[in-house]
Order: sequence, then C-alpha cells, then structure tokens
Amino acid sequence: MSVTAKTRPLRHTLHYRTIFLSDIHLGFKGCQAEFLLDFLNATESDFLYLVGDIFDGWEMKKKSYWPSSHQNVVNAILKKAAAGTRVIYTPGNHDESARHYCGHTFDNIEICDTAVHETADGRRLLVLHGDQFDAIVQCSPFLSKLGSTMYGHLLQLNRVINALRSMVGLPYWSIAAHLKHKVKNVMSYIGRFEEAVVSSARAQKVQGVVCGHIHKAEIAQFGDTLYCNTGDWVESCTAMLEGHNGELEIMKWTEQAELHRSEKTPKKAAALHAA
Ligand SMILES: [Mn+2]
Repeated sequence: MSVTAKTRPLRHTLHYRTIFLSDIHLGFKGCQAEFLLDFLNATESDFLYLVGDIFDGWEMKKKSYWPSSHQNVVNAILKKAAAGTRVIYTPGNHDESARHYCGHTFDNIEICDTAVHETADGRRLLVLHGDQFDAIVQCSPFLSKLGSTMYGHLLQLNRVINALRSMVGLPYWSIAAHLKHKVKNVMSYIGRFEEAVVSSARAQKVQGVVCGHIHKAEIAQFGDTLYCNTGDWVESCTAMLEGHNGELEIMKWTEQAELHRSEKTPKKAAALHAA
C-alpha cells in the first residue's frame, strides 16, 4: 500500500495570538534560516511582528548572498500575510532602507517606524527595533562582542607583544585588561539600552515595550514597565510569543524544535513504514 501526501498525518501546528521576531539578518551568512523556516512552518498566529533587522542590507551591499533558504523565509512570511495573519514590520538599522516605506502596505505587510500592540489582556506595548536609542546609549554592543570572542587569542598575543615591548624597553601594557574593560562595557551598554527603551515607553504612557537590536532575548519588569526583547536568529533562535490569554513568553526554537519533533516522531515513523 502506498501512502500519498494526502493521507499522511498533518503536522501538528502551534497556535499563538502573536509572534514577535527580530534580527533575522537575511542576506547574512550567520542567519539561521533553516531553523527559522522550521519555526514558521510549525506555527500560526493572528499577528506577526517583524521587529527590525529582518534583512541585512549592510551585508548585502558587501556581497550578494541569497541562498534559497533565505528566499523560503520570505515566502513563508508572505504566505502567512496572504492567509490572514496581520503582519507588521518595524524596520531596524540593518534594513533601514525599508524605513522609506513607513506608512505603506505591501503584500499585506504593514510597514511602520513604531507600532503599539494591544495584548489579549489589554496591555499596550510599544513595538520598535531599538537602534533609535543608539545615540543616547552610545557604544556598539557588537564591537564589544567581537572583543569578547577574541579575548582568548588576545591573551596569547598579549604575551608576545609584551615580550617585544620589554626588549625595546617599553613598559608592560595589557591588551587583556583593555579588553576586559570593553567586555564590562557590554554589560553597562545592555543596562543603559534597557533603561533608554523603558523610559521611552513610559513617556508614551504604554505598559511595556517590545524591541530587538541587542540580540539578547528577555522579558523583565522595570518598575511599572514591561521590557521585552525578542532576541535574534543569528545565534539564539528566539521569538517572543503571546498566548491567546495575553501571556508572554520567550521561546528558544533550538530547544523547542526538538520537543516538537519528538512528539511527531511516532506518527512520522508509522507513515514511512506504511509507505
Ligand atoms: Mn539592529
């Protein structure tokens, strides 16, 4: 007996009221497009917010990189928009060219600089990418992040350089200490970023804010204001989800996908066996 696609058990879909995604960086090699595609295919929602840096225009300008998996992500989003999901896109600094189209709607995707989302339990959340606060916060977290990965190499280099310095009579100078200071700056950068985002939400008299930009998923209460960061699809593969009762959660798909798959395994095995 042969099993056709029609008779195969349907994939179990996860339903949410809202999905918030940011920092996908399509067009950049580091984008985890396969994971994202898997997530998009496994989920459905009434609202889908694209909270900036969906495309990486900076990388695309440097070299053309557009594998089919990246196009498939775009197609999956367009398909959702066509099927009735309300898709709202608030561009970021890497896809700032999309900001020229704020106030317009293309293929059912509404583009705006900032949006206000009302949760099922009546909370109003300001939605924006977050680079708008770079001028206040200063210091790029990515430069410092690069600093932290190079830390180990620089510790070694530190020894070589100081051996040379001492040979020519120069005093000891620690790159490592210099870098430690930079890493400490990352922590204070995140703190200052969160404060800036939260005070902007307060000024707009909303109950909370949803942003991206710093690639660090989080839901935290700052006094009377809720701070939500959706994370990214370059390293952490995270999304923020709103359930039908308005409850918010951060989902890490690399962990969730495994659970989702293990639930499906018996059905899939049965279908293959029958085929
Ligand atoms: Mn950004």
